[in-house]
Amino acid sequence: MSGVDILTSLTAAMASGTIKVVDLTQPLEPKTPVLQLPPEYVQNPPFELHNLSEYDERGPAWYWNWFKCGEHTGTHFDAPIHFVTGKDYENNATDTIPVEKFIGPACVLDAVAEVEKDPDFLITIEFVEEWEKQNGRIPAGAWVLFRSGWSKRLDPEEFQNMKEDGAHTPGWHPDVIPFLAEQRDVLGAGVETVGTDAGQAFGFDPAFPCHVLMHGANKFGLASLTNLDQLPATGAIVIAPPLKIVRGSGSPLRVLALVP
Ligand code: 23J
Ligand code: MN
Repeated sequence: MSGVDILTSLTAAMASGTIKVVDLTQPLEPKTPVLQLPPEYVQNPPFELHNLSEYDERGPAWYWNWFKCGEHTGTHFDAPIHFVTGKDYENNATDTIPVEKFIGPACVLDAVAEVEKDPDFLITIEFVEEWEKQNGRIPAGAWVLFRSGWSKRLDPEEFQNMKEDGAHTPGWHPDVIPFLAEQRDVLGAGVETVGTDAGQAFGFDPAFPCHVLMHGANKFGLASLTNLDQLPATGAIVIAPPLKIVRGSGSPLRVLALVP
């Protein structure tokens, strides 16, 4: 099929509902949860929205705002430059990553049942290999998405799940990141939690393995995703282009999935 035929079929399928567009993005507002790091580090401030004018004397026919937030706020993209392990790659920031890398097939790993039993559940190589027995090998250039059910926790306290010893939220076992990055050559990893690493990952070896090892392999992250329960295990396409912030380490973004 020619490129024209493929895109004509695609637009027709989207118009008829044969292919649906699913929004994987959380609302961005002052109450949007942000990552809490250990107290010795600088913290990410909450999102702020400031009114410029609203059909008033400041601008009689227009409404607009300005906003302030960290690059890693709400549903957001992690670029390789975000971590020291990824800092020396070429084209490792939001403005320079080749745009082809923002679109890829989704492999959705469902561990809702495991996470219900254990909020600290980690996806292991064995878990991925079992998934591949059911669904086929993860193709190169795929987004690997961890469906944990965590986005159903609408109460911010439950979403953060902060205890005296830090947050208790699911994530990736340190061993599975090199497996996904090198053996499977994925685009990156996406999660429903506030950051791509588990809540207890500050104490792993290495600390923050998804950040350290994914970005160390020039791969990406997507955090605070939702609606992963509307995706099939395979067959959807994820579109996740960050803002073109010059030398940005990441950005809030709209993440969409095309779902058959
Ligand atoms: C800064 C430092 C450590 C981490 C993070 C940010 C994130 O999770 C993030 O949003 O990238 S682990
Ligand atoms: Mn981030």
